[in-house]
Amino acid sequence: MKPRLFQNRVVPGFVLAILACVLLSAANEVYRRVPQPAAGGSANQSPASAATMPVATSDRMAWFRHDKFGMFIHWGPYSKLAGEWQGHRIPVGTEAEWIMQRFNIPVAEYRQLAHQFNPTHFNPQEWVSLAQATGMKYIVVTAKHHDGFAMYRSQVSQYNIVDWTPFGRDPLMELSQACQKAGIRFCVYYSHREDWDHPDGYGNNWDYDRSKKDFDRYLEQKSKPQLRELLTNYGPIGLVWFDRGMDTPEHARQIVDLVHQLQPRCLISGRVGSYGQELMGDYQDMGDNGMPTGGLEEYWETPQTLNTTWGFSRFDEQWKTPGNVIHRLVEIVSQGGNYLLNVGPTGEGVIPQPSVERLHEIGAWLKVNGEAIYGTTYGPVQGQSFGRTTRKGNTIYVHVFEWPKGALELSGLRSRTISATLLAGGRPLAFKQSGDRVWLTLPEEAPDPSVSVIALRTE
Ligand code: H79
Repeated sequence: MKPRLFQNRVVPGFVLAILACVLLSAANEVYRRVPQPAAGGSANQSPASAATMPVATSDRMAWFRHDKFGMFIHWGPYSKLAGEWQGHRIPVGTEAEWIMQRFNIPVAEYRQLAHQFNPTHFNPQEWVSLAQATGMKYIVVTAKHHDGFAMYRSQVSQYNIVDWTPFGRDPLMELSQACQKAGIRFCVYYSHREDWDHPDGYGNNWDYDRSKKDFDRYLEQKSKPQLRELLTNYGPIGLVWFDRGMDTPEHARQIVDLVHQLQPRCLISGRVGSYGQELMGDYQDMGDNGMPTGGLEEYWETPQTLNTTWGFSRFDEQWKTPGNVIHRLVEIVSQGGNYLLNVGPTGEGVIPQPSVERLHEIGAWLKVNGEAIYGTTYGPVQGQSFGRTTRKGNTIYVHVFEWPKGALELSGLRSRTISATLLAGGRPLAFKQSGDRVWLTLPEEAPDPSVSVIALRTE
């Protein structure tokens, strides 16, 4: 049996506040699991015991747990529209990849627009190198978003980038090969329930009569056969990122079984479908842009945007700062989660320059501080105001957000400290310990303007 989700939770108040906003703003999302109230979580938790995880699962999850940081890529015909159709604009702060639904663009017309999708500047090596320079270890690219357009060569439907556009190339094939070369795990996003192009898929009730829909037909004619193609023709797939859940547990189970049958080691995102406490995927997804809600001992991931849209919009300039993204990364990893950070390439196939600049800065931080992120588990000391902690073996990493004057006091340590070192510059720090408290003597200035990390070797 799968472990129940989020039994041991530590939910600081501000996280609950953020969560409440997220829930209010997207109450219609079918995949959302309503969290249980915090049930007396303690501030210090023991590390997850491997014995509590089924062996097969923890083995398949090993890379996911280690890698922490992935690149999400939202790319499709909507990228060419860039947030505008016939003078109607997607408001900044909402999803540009939803443009077809937002303005009820007729299928026939959206199909014409898709005919013109021709991303001639697409360079798979460049994208993969960018992911690598950022310190991202896996890439999840939209194989089919809700608009129904396949971004790869599909025999199932002509409505795919190879057969439908002048571009004629298969970007997923090229990306999968570039990933393999670079040692980045290749993963796909597939919208398995929603399809605004297929008469029987979910979501399009402006062109198609909802009462005439035969959802089984969509599953059998498109969703499952396309998944079969993706899991057969593109080498090993790290995970399939499903979205928006499924109508019944039986249908979700069929999708899970299909993936396992074709690639037993392939992971499945939580949004394949979740029913009550039972999660059918391998890990839990927070809501879009959702921060953690506890669950230190569970596998979880949060997908997030770098501005406020997933698909490219030429109007959205609300970029997060690199410092903010680094804070988020630490926040997430210190609670045992993964961070899937999105880029939205343009209709020409170019990752926007503001994204590239930010990703490089994040990568520079990880070059110095990566050992405090990759392969770590959630921090042994939760709920500290100065920052966060992570752990690897006997090393505790203290990620300092607010650099205090002179000294830092850390409480809740369970073992004796042997040494303390700043990761930036490798300088040793003087310290004192008494019981579970440690006082670290700090230099005047934080070595890193965003997050400075101190490695504590303990017994
Ligand atoms: O792929 C990205 C989103 O398109 C997808 N998940 C991430 C990873 C997603 N699927 N569903 N949702 C997000 C919920 C979407 C809700 C909204 Fe809207 C879309 C809010 C604004 C646009 C629907 C249309 C509700 C209001 C208008």
